[in-house]
Amino acid sequence: MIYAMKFGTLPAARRALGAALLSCALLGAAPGAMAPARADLTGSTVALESPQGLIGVGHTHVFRFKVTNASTDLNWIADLHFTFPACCTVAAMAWDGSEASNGDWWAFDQAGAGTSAAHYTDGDGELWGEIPGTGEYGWFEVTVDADAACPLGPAQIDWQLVGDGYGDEPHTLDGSLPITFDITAVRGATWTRVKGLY
Ligand SMILES: [Ca+2]
Ligand SMILES: [Ca+2]
Repeated sequence: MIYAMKFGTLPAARRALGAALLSCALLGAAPGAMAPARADLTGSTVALESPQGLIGVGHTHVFRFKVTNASTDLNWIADLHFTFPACCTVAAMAWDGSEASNGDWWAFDQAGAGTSAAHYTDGDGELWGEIPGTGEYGWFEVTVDADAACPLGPAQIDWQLVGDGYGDEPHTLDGSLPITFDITAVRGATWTRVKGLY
């Protein structure tokens, strides 16, 4: 059965957890005695770890995101989208498996350089996603050029998480992170535009 297929690729501890969840589901355990029988991504989060504060226009920034999967029964995250304001250009992308909670069985492909959107996709060729649920997390870093012409003030980074399709709908979760473009006193910055504001 599909559960066995999914757990068959996992370390023993994870197979045991999955087997326990499956037993509860099959036996119809009393409400409250087990994890909810859902595999959606409800409650998962994307946090912007850095940079904090104002985003200087006309500069390059490395946005570091922590993505946590709250799925209670194994809808693993397989795809992630980060869409920056149109005035931004993705210069480079990375993911940091060394600090992911599930470490060495992490792999993502990445695409989006030269556009304003970064897309990570499950990159190891097996069926299941890369960030398991129940609070496991991973890190993503997107290097972005913020054009000098970015409108100053509030903006946002939109994100979308996509599960591996396992379990119940919905398998996607959307959200946004507020940022603020500003002129910042970064070494080498021109102050011409700053003075023009006053
Ligand atoms: Ca994997
Ligand atoms: Ca995979």
